[in-house]
Amino acid sequence: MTDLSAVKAALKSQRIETPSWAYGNSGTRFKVFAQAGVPRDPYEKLDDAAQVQAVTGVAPVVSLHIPWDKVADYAALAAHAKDRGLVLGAINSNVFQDDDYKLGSVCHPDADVRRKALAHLLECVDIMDATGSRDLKLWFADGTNYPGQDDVSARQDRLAEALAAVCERLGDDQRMLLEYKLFEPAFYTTDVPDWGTAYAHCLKLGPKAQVVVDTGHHAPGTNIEFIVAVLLREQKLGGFDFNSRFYADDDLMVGAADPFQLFRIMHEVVKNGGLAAETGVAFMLDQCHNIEAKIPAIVRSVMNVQEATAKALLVDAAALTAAQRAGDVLEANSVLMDAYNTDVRPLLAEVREELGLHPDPVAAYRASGWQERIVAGRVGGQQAGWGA
Ligand code: LRH
Ligand code: MN
Ligand code: MN
Repeated sequence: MTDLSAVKAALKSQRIETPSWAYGNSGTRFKVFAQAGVPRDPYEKLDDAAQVQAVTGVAPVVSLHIPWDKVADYAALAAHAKDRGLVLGAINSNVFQDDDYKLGSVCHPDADVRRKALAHLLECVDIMDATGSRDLKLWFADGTNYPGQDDVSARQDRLAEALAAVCERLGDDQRMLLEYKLFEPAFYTTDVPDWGTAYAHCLKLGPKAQVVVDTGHHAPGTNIEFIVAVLLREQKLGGFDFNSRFYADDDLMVGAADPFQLFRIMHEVVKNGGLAAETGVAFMLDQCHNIEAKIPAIVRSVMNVQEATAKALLVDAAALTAAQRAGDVLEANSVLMDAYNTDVRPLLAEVREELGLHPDPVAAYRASGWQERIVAGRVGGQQAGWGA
């Protein structure tokens, strides 16, 4: 039997981090369809994030991407967030959009380019000091397109050197989250292509270095929940970049393409204690909303994570363990499927009402009049930078 009040308490205390770039115009590399009313600067992105928080109650953290969110005064930006009941989350570095990075950033064969990339990563830590952010999220577009193009192991050495310098610079309460991605933009080798490579680097770097699992960054058919279980067991799961994919790195709304996979991931998180705030697992979204309305899409994504989490919390752990120990394959599977097949929407509506919120966050957003206000009041919305 599952303790419903414990399930509700866990759902109320979960924190889902939304990405600043999802609020701006962004999307595929073929065409970005501009939407009316999108934020013109990072301050307005936070104003929109505050609306997501207002209707969900579980999304008070916002990740920034530098330089997409470059401002003159990061402490002032953090104060703007605080005034709206928000905090600034992961600082995402960007060493992939400068002409100098054609052959890579921290893995580049030229030491001057490597120095420039490292300087940016260290600047991101300075920004973290000003914003009070805990996490530095590193994703590298580094890799090669052709066999023989560069020395694959020398590139690993260069990567290790840069990561060590970044780790050294981090404060006691700061972490480095290393994100992997199978391919793209590099097509032959990628310098951090998988969790094994990320894990090997993080293991050497020590406890401040953790792995990030972006759900869109694997080969089709990869068992992501297994990776999650292994990383949690090794205390190396720093968090998630949640999104959905059908083909490659599609960045669609999390839980849209495969809600069952999201449930299986959350089951491993819940079962292995990763929901507790002390474990530091960050539930971040990394998405773009190119054809759908952005703020309601982000609200829906938050709800999708909550639904998968609720189902995972409803798994009858005692019955599952009993069936597993008895070797009852069918029963074990049906215990899990019972939880997955539960309609958790009424439970989440109750949770929201207990938090003093409207039971239906998308309806609450639509009724708020915010969309009409921003469409009327903001002219010349900002390109997020991604897919430009
Ligand atoms: C790379 C990635 C990484 C970037 C973000 C915009 O594909 O997932 O996290 O910072 O997209
Ligand atoms: Mn990502
Ligand atoms: Mn990605």
